[in-house]
Amino acid sequence: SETVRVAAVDLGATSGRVMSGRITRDRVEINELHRFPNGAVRAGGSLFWDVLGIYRETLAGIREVARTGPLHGVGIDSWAIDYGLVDRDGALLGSPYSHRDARTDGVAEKVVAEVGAAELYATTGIQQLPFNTLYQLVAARGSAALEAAEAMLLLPDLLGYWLTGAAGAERTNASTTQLYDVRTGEWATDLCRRLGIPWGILPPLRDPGSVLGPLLPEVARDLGAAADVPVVAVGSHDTASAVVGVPAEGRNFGYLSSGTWSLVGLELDAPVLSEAARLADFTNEAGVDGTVRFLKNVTGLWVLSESLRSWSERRYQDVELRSLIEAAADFPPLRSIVDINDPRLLAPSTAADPMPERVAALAAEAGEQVPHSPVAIARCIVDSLAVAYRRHLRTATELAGVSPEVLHVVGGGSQNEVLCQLTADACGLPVVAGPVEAAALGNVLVQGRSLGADLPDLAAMRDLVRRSYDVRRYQPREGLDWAAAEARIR
Ligand code: ADP
Ligand code: LRH
Repeated sequence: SETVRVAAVDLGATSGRVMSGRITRDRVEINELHRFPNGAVRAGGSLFWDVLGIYRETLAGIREVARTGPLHGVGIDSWAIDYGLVDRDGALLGSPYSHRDARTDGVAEKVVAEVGAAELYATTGIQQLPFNTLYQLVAARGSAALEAAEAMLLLPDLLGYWLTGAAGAERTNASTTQLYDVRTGEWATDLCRRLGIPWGILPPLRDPGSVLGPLLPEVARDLGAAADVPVVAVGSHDTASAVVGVPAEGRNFGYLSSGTWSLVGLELDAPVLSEAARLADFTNEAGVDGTVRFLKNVTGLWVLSESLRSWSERRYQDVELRSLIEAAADFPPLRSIVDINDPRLLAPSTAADPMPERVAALAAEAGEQVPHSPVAIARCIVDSLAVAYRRHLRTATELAGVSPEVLHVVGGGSQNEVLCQLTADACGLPVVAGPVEAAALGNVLVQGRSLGADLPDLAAMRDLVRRSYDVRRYQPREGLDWAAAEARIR
């Protein structure tokens, strides 16, 4: 059958990338044509995303895809939860806040006191991250921007709006907001009413795979693209697209989407809304094709990348990711274990409150050996991540009543060989690492299906990934007492 060639925009918290993606009868392949750094900007005491800069780079990337061959579609996925507000003229009301901004401090506790944790979970099935969109909107109550807002658009939907003029909310990403009713698949308007959130700003929901519309004529001209190129709503939550792109055989697998955040969990057919799941604080996010992503957020390689940023700002000339990882591999294991999900690790590193010192302080507080050197800190981070994956994957399997036989690791962190091996060891499962750009692949595959490729279900998509990409396998090793290591964190 004919080749489909699309632009896949995958926006991560630390970098954005634009790929050309090609689907033929027996292969899917992506080619990275544009990559740019991303990060929140502190201005006027708050933490924002430079969304216009992100849009400019997105356009530059799509233009490059259009310049180098046919362009049949465009799809955008990004990190979840964050949004822009637009007014009745369609104008953006200020820069979108980063979920790491401090304005939501203490808000979740107030909402829980008002609504009750059990009811919140029964409706939304979402874990209590302090910065969920729900809490961001509660923090914004009474603000001029919220009062003037006509629509709340999650970031991929905002960029899609600029490309096509069509406003909406793609379902996989909408489900992460804690404003979405996981039982009915509609916005949780009653919850919004009770909390004084203007629910009229929640735009119509759209399914992954649906078409937003063609590029606006002036956008198409600017991109050097044909006027009728459709923008496709993919799994616009990057994690949803990453799970599509996992090269799994069958359904009996766990996944770890390892980037700035680590998302560890299972793909299920229905949400798990039990009291035990709520107490374990597991999330039920909507996946592509009606699946449920039952998972846990782990603070992830953010802790390492912010430590690196801190060291480089303080001019430790010798600290570079690759060599640090290699040195950490030879460093004595399991010396210091910290609770990597401690909320004190969420905010960006600053000169006054540097990330490495926060890690050391957590170790001291827990009575662990205190890591000082960059290599000791890095080892503490990878050991602590592996312990967290072990705990949460086991909890997920207990809560869902399944037992995966393999753990698929995708995302930038799948290139971290030490961490992949420790993950296999800690979880006692074979790890299959790669592809690195699973989110972009998932994006391409869902677009491809909408544009006519013969990909009836997720199994067919994953089959294509498996046939097109090499993976690396890690067998679990014996020798370290991971159960004892896990018992050292609360
Ligand atoms: P995001 O999409 O959230 O921006 P990525 O999936 O790009 O994140 O993953 C970024 C992380 O991947 C980095 O913080 C780093 O720890 C890890 N990483 C990237 N490249 C490599 C590499 N070559 N070796 C080991 N780890 C890597
Ligand atoms: C990963 C991710 C994750 C969300 C977080 C805000 O990039 O989308 O799934 O919880 O960003």
